[in-house]
Amino acid sequence: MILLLGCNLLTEQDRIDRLGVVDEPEIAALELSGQLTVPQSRVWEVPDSVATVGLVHFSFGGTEDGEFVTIGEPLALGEVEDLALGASRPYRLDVPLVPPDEDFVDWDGSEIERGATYMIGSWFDDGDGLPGDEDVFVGGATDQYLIYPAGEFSTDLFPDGEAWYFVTFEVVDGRSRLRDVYTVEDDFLVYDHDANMLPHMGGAQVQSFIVEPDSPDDARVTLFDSDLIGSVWVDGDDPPWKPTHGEATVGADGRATIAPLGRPEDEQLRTDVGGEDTTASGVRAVAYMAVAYDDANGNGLFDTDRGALETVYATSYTTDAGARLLVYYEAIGFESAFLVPYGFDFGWNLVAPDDGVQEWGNPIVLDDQGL
Ligand SMILES: [Ca+2]
Ligand SMILES: [Ca+2]
Repeated sequence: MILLLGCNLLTEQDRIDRLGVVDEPEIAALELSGQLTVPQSRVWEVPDSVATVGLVHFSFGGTEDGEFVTIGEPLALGEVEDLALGASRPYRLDVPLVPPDEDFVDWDGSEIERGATYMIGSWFDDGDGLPGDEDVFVGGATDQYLIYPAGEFSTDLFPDGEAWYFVTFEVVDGRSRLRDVYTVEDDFLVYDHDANMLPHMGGAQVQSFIVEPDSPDDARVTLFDSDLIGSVWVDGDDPPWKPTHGEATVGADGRATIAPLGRPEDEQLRTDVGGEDTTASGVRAVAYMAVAYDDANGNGLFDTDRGALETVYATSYTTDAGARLLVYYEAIGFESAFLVPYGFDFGWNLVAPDDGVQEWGNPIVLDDQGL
């Protein structure tokens, strides 16, 4: 800064006289600008109307256990203000002309030896300026990202040499493949993204259940943490968290409706779900089965005192009607944004354990098969 101030004391003619040249104005950074759009289908329970926007460093790696993504520190940070459901809001960031050395990762691919890669992402920050598991994640664009190639690389793919490029991807038959590579134009870059990491409610906002066979009078329906069935309570201890979500009474027509489903309580969302650790995927979750039960003590709740359940008549976790789980996913890291192009979504999902994510729409059938 002192050096720059010193230069400013010279007139332009002084500079020409002394140096014999007229410098082009120096470009210190690329200007990256874009829009963050909050789709109407997203739930809007957020802590603020101002989100942090960052160009987030990431790298791909692989082990015997499969591919994984490592999220680094943002290369550039900014803000997007006045967020609202259904609205698009602008942001802009200054991106260094060349990434720092520590962001380059050795790749073993044939088309590129080394590279630095970044995605645009937004989140409500807890004050440390970094995306982390205490933040509320808003959106991340992982079907396109910025790359700066280095070392040996294909000039067919990257014709301008070491420079910023945009790469876009598409998923075909469950596999991601490169679609296009664009040279970043001069000193300006547009990179939009959606609030695709906020919860999506879909058909789960109002969820109906059909209980088969005929249920007794005043039977109730609730969602029950499927990880707890037949395991945690062997020793008779109650779990440290409330294992149910939502309650409804079954009517004479055998139907019950829970509305709205709402967000599960914090302690229900965990990183050990279905026997898997979801930390590396950047997500926490809870998987519920729906149960119809006899509310024997008439308190309107599925009582689980000291491991003894009230009698269950029917569940959604059966084989005859097609097993169904209601799974709620929440982001704890941008790793999870890389699942979105494959059809993954945050918030409520209807999952068939054997067939993956299902369309919402029809009531979920509970039957007594397998009980
Ligand atoms: Ca943070
Ligand atoms: Ca009860």
